[in-house]
This record gives sequence, C-alpha cells and structure tokens, in this order.
Amino acid sequence: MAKTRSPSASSPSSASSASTPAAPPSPPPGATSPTRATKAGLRTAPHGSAPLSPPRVEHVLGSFLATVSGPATPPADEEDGEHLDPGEVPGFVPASAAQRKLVLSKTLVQRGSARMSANPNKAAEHGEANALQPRQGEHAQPLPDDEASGSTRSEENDSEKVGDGRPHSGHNPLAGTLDRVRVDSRGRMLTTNQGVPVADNQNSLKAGLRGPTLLEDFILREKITQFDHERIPERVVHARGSGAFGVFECYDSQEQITRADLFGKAGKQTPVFVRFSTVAGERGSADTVRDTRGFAVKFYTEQGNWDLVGNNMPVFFIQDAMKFPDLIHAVKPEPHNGMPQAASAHDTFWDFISLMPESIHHTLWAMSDRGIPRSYRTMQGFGVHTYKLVNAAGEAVFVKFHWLPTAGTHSMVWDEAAKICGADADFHRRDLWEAIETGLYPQWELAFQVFSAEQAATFSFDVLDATKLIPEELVPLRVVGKMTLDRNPDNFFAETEQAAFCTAHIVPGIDFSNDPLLQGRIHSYLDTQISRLGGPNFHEIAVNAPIAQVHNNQRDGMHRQAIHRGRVAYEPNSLGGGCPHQAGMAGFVSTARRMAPLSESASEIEKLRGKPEKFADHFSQAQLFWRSQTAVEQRHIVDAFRFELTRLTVPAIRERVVSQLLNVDARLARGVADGIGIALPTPQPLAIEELGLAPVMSEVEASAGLSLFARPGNVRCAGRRVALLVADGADATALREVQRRLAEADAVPRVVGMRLGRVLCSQGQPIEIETTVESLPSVLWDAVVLPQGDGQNDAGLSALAADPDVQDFIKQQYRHGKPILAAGRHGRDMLVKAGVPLKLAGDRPDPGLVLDEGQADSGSDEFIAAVGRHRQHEREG
Ligand code: HDE
Repeated sequence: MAKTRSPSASSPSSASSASTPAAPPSPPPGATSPTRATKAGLRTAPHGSAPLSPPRVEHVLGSFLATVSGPATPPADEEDGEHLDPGEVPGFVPASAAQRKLVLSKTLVQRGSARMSANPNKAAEHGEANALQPRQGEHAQPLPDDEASGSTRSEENDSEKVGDGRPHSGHNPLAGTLDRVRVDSRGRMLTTNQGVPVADNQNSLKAGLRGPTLLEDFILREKITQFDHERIPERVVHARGSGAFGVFECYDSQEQITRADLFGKAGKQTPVFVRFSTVAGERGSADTVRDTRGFAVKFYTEQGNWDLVGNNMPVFFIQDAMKFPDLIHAVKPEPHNGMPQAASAHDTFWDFISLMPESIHHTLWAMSDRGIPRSYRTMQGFGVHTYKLVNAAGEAVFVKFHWLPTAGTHSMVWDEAAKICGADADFHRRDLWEAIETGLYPQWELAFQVFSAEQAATFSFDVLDATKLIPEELVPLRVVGKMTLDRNPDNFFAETEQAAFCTAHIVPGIDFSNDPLLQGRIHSYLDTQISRLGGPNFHEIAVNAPIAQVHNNQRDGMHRQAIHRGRVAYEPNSLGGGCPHQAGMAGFVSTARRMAPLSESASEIEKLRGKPEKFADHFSQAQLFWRSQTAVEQRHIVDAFRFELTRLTVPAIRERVVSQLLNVDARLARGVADGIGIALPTPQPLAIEELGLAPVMSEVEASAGLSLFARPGNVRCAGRRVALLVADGADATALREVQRRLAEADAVPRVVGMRLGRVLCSQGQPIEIETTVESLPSVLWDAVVLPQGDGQNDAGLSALAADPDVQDFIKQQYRHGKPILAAGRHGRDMLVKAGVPLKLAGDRPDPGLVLDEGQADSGSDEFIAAVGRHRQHEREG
C-alpha cells in the first residue's frame, strides 16, 4: 500500500556552492519581470485549495501550475540555497504541503540555473591545445536537495513499487553486481508475468471439460506467447559458443605504459566474462568442427568495460573490413541448399580463399591442429590486431595481446574430432562447464608484446596488417597477469547468449591502431547488437552492464531499464548543474600524440582507398608458420587440406588452392596434390613481383612458439577423462588403486562397462558401472585402463575382450594416440583382440602403451605420466 510521507519529511535543503563560482543571478535585460510573471496566475490556487492570502506573496509564487511557470523572482540571494525551507521562502505564506514543495523546488532550480550565467566550457572546445588536453566540464556541485533534480514534485509519495523516492545522488543501480537481477523461486507459488498466482498450470480454460479452449484464457496465452518469442537472432558469426565468469589479476603495475586501471597495481583484480565460440556454425552446431575459435573477454574495469574480442589464432584471413562479409558469405552454408553446417570443406569457401592470397596464412593455422582444439581450456588466445597502450602522460606504445593457457595447448586429431561431433556435440561446452563445477578452474596468463612505432617501422611486415604476427623472437612476451574462470553462469540465455562483446568497448589507457580490419570492427559490433538484442539499450542487460557507473544523456529506445530523474537530457545545461559533465583528461582520450611514421613512404594524402605496399607480401609468414611446425604437425596440415579439398565439387578450385600452396612450400603443395590425385600446377603469381617489390624475408627462420607442442602446460593430468573398463571377474583391488592414483592426479577416472548396473569383481566385490561404452564412446575419453583379471572368473573379461564395441573402443584409443594401461594377461589379450600393435614401427617401445605385468598399480606412474603428455603421435609414423 502507498504510504504518504508527512510534508515534514522533506529535508531542509543545503545547497553547496558551485565549483565554478557563478555570478549572482541578475535578471538579464528583457527577462520576464516579476510583475508580469506573477500576473500570470498568482491568484490561481490549485484545485480544491483555499485561495492564497495575504497578497504580499504575489511577487514570489508565480503560478501554482507546476508546468507553466515558477516563481519569477528567486528568494533573497544572500541565502544562496543554504537551509532553505519552504516556510522560509521570503514572502511565501505556506498553503498546502504540495504547494510548499513546488515553490521550494522551483526556487532551487532557479538558483541552480542562475549560477551558470554562460556556458563556461565553450571556449575550451577550440584549438589544438584543448584538443590534446580536453578539460573536465565545469559544473556546479550537486544540490543535496532531491527536489531540485527530480522529475516530479510527487517523488516523495512512496510505495512498494516506486520506492521511497530517495535517489542515491549520482548513482545508477543498473551498473553493479548481478545479484540485483538474480531470481530464486525457492518456496514460491507459480505466477503469471504480472505476478498473479496461477491456480492450475495443467489445464487450459475450456467451455466444458470436453469443449473448446477459450480466448479468455490469458494465462495460457501469456505462457504460449512468451514461448513463441523465446528465441533471439543468433550471432551472424560466432553463433555457437559458451561462456563463464572469472577474475583477472594483475601481476605487476604496468602504469609506465598504460593508465588502464586493471593494469594499475600488483594484485589488482578485475571481474571478467569470457565467451569461446566457433565462427562458421549455427547456434546448435557441434563444438569440435574444424574452425577458428573465438576468445572474447569482457573486463568489468573500474573505468568501464573493456572487451578484448580475439581468436585462438594470431592472424586473420583478410586485411580490410571491406572483405569481411565476402569471407563470411563464402564460409557459411552455401545459400542455395543451406549446406554444409559448420564446415569450411565446401566449394565457396575455397573458391574465395584460392583467390585471396593474403588469407593463406590464417588458412594454414586453421588447417593445423589449432583448428580442432581439445578444449577451450587448452587454447591460446590472441587480440590479433595491433592496439596501443597509453600512459598517464599520453605516451603511446604498440601492443599485441596474448592469452597463454596454463593447461598448455592441446588439440584433437581429425578423426577423433569428427567422431565427437556425433558422440557429443557439446564437447567443449561440457568440458568448460565441468571443469568449473569440479573446481579445476581454467586459467590463462595474459602477455603483452610491446613495441614502439620506430621498431615497427623496421619489421619486414606491417603491424597494421592482421594477416601478420610478430614472432616472439622479435618482440618477446611480457606476462602481466592471470585470468581464472571460476564461475559458471546461472542462465545460459540471460548471460551467455545475451552477452554483447564489442571492440568499441575500450577504456582509458588502451587505444586502437589504424589496422583497417580493426577500424571496421569498431563499427560492426555495436551495430550488430542492435538487431540481435533488440535496440540500443543492450548495455543495460545485466551481463553487459558495467560495474563502473553509467551517466549520460542518452535516452529512450526499446527496453530502456534506467529511469532517469529530472528534466535534463542534454549538455550544456544549467538546470542539472552542468551534469553529467565531461571528464576531460580523467576520461578516454584518443591518442593524439604523433607516433613515428610506420614507413618512410607514409602517405601524405588524407583520403584514399588502398593498401600499403607491405600488405602485398602474402606468403613470407605462411612460410614461417609452415617451417615452425614439427613433422607431425606438418603431416596433419597436409591431411587437413586433403580432406577439405576432397569435399569440393569443382576441380579448378582444388587446383587453384594447390597453386597457392606452391608459394608457401613445395613439399606442402606436393603432399596435398598427391592427396587429391592431381599433378602440380604452376604457382600463382606473386603480388610483390607484379609490383616490382623485393621478396620479403622473415626475420627469423622458424619461431618455436608457433608449434602447438611449444606449450605443454603445467597441469598434466588435471581434468583428463580416463575410462576404467570393467566386467565380471575384474580385479577390484587393482582397479580401485589405479582409480585412486588418477583421482589424486586430478584426472577424472570413471568405471565403464557394457551395461549400467553392477559387476562382480574379485572376491565377489560388487562395483557400480558409471557409464557404458555405448553412451560415452572411445573418442570422449583421453585414456583407457584395461582390466586385470582376478584369476578366478575369466568368462566376464573374455566376453568383454570379444565384444566388437569394446574392440572398437580400444582401437580408437590407440589410433588417436591416447595412453592405454593394459594390466595383466587379460589386458594384453584385449589389446591383441582389438588388433593393437604392442610396439611402434621398428620394434620401438610405445611410451603411451603401458603393459603392466605386475600387481595392482605397478604401471600407474608410467601411465599417469603418459596421460600428462596427452597424446602419442609417434604411433602415426
Ligand atoms: Fe568478429 N564479429 N568481425 N572478429 N568476432 C562478431 O559480433 C566482425 C574478427 C570475433 O562471443 C559479430 O556480436 C567484422 C576478427 C569473436 O559474442 C560481428 C570483422 C576477430 C566474436 C563481427 C570481424 C573476430 C565475433 C557477430 C572484420 C578476432 C564473438 C556477433 C572487420 C580478432 C563474440 C557479434 C562473442 C563476433 C564482426 C573480424 C573475433 C558481426 C566486421 C579479426 C570472438 O559484429
């Protein structure tokens, strides 16, 4: 119920003086004279109230109509608003409480406005000095009287809905923690969206038990309508993804190079939300397809949100935003038949790529095992573009951002990835979710590559070209902090699906470079949210709202949440005391300081379409990447090209791709050509040759960090899923021991059998089967332990070894390079029945195949070490 506060609740005002001393208000020439204003309605009392008397109040009150005019003459200036009370307004004889308030607020507004006799900020809008050092907006100290800034004099009439009308001065509660919007229905009755309790959630309203449903059934209609509109448009790219919250912790202050507060001091913690994604597939597509992965981080900093929207590969397909729609149209399902889903192995993608030599570098990354990561937790992340860091003195350096997973970089093999698409389309989403739920919090270190414009000018490539990376040998990584993901979202839709990342979300201390791809992105992300999230107010959706305060004069639009008090939605203003005022140097300042030109031939022309000449070198870094891969990785790249190109239906496109690969490496091209059964074509012409430019030699012959194997990580077995195959007659003691050892190493051992239920192990001990080879097939496991017999009941284990599904299971573990612990005679028997060779070619021992001939867990150490190494690629050779 509404409770009306007593008029005495209106606090006496105490206006502090303006930060800019304002001239005492003297009525400007021609201003409405008190006499004219008071004539307008002095004697018009509000409806139902007694006529005012005595007449001496005439020159103060003006009209009592709140929207027509206020008191034309402010009360005595000497009071300056201090402790102003309606009862003390000179010449005012209080009538009703509402009248008192009206006069008070109008008086305060007049006083506030009169403090600003002119726009004190105007002159500072001009000239270079002001442009380089924008000034903080001059403004009045806020009056403590809520009446002066409110929208309505009735603000104090409170209720359970409108609240008590006491705004927290200068505070926007939409910015802040998610607790303000979190809903918990424990112990609650079901209601409609209007909060009306629903008596029956089982039946619609009908004309008789067997009669038709009535249009009157507003409960059914509300429920169905809501359901009908549950979906929002999916992201045009990166539609498939998954996210989590966490925290970024700064190791050491980086204030010498950036004034961004998240890098301000050692130990500084900043909340984050991260979304990983594939690029090409639709929202329901599988996780483990071959694709680039998105790696988007939203930092909720004290200076506002910073979104570092990156990928798991450091380079991109194209150099200019102009080509992005073309690239995406080429890779998405073909428009005539909507196929294939989440795959680049089709004509239009390779048609485009084969005609765009600059895309070959990224294509090599995508065809490498980076395109099929084992887990989001085992991917590197890259900001891709060159950005700038800017310190408090306005000095800028260039920077590239890198995320380094503490779990190391690990990938799948293609056959496994393709099979997982069928076995568990949510493989990566599940892995991330489970890791966090079980406390194995994924972590990445953030590293900077910092370099000056002078350095950049000496590189063989242009740092504004997103198809190029900077070898670590040229600019080393400087590790600056660590990100830990430790909180799953409460609601996938509300948080992950509605998360809006945007390269334009940037904070003081970080700035854009002129990379023409980045420049286009600055526009695209904001624009795309408008249609995806239904209007310009997506920043108010809880997950997107910053923890920093939001105050501006932007208003209205679909789904506006904030209820702005007052009349002021423009600047300059005097009615709001000049607030919200511009921050000047405390705010985001685009780097203006001239950096050294990136090349001597830097163009003086101001407006043109084109590319710098260094962009014309399309192959030197693709060659560097190829040279930096191990033999296994190179083999996988060749295989990936072979797979993709085999799926094409136009031979000319295949040939064109190979003719491009010839510009990267002859062995690569030959391998692919052999794989698809064509003769080597002639290489494609080189743009640099046609332009008469000198060939570009990369600064380094090979860059170790470009190999996936360069970062094995430090978490060893943590989170690795190990299948413990069992059947009747398995040795329970050995099983339990290996299970214990794996759990101690933070691996995830699970007992897997043919059917759910129990098996009877040694000495009649029952063991519960947790899952089956059918429901979680081989590809979903990182390693397998084959059972040891108890020496008494062989029948169960023999049946297990003879089962074709089990044989397939073991065969695939072997084929995908996964560690196998085969205990005792039965274990060995199962390997043989599955056709697994016990030695590598040349009779070499297989370090991933642990044949435990001893008791209980004697092979555990070796096996755990093999699980920690992840995969046995030697089996492929
Ligand atoms: Fe994006 N990209 N992109 N992109 N991108 C989007 O924004 C775009 C590019 C990346 O988890 C879209 O909200 C253009 C490079 C990620 O929500 C869209 C260009 C890199 C995500 C868009 C690029 C990325 C997106 C689609 C070329 C790596 C997912 C939905 C100028 C550095 C973010 C959305 C998430 C999403 C446009 C190129 C990464 C349409 C125009 C380069 C990780 O705005």
